[in-house]
Amino acid sequence: MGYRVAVVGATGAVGRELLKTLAERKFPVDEIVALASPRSTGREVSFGDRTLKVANLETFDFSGWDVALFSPGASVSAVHAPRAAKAGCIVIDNTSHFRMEPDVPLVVPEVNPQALRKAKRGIVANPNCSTIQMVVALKPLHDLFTIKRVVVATYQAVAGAGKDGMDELFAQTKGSFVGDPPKIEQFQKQIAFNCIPQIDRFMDDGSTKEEWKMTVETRKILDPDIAVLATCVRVPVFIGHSEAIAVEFDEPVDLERAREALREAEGVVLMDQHEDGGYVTPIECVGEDASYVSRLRIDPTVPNGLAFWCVSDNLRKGAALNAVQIAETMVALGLLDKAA
Ligand code: 11C
Repeated sequence: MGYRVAVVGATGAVGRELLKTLAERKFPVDEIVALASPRSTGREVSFGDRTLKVANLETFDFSGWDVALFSPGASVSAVHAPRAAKAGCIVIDNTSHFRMEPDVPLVVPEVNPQALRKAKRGIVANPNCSTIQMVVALKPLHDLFTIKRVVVATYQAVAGAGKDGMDELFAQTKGSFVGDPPKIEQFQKQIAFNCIPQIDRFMDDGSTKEEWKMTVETRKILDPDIAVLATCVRVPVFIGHSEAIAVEFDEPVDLERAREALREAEGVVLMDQHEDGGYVTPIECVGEDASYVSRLRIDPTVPNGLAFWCVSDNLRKGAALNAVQIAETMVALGLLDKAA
């Protein structure tokens, strides 16, 4: 049996990746519709070897549709996700709008699939990309030694800011070779040949909203008792977020057991050779599904510490793939069937 599936925000970077991922993974689709704002109505997007004409989200009736994968921007989801859910269509929302609402599950299927049973409002939230890749890697370690505290520094690709962010890095880089002054629109400072320690707006305590998201989302998904300190930095990489993660545990750490658990964990690939180039870099993870862990070592500066490097394709596991995996898990649990 197949499902009637809507993809909302279908013309954006994540929307296109959603369509590609649904087709690649052969999600059981009976009918599919691509939706976007009125200004994109009529544009064409690909779904496998088919071409879909984009329909207008604002006038679309979700009655009779089984599941909608949303990635249109938080303010659009705020209006249209509840409207879709009210019409009986399960919403998997990639924006930040509903993530911290107590009655909306925030799900990474390798970590907390059981939370999907609590989607009473008909909305499931997909976490922030930088959180997803980190919790996939933390989960097997938390199961072994119980995490107390995480300190993470991120190196985030411009794709996190959408197509406009990627275009700005490209234009500034190209411009530097032909003498054009950098045009700064999407980021706070020049991104080409630079690093910017600000992603999203500042909070009252001096952290940024991206850093706050990594803290509160990790606690909601993995364990509310874990303390998280994040420093999020935008770097001139097109796709693929990197993270340097230091973890402090309640119990003594055994490096070999940690390695074994990461090797066996779903969604994690351990690629860790202690030699030149024996680690994964963001350019190598583009188009790949896993959260890659490298540079695993004991942190001798705290009692039970471990440090590692983690990279993942932020458009894929960080967004579209995780959303499609949520839909697949809901199918497996019978939660997309009307009688469920
Ligand atoms: C970035 N992580 O790299 C952000 C993009 O809450 O879904 C995703 C924002 C979000 O800019």
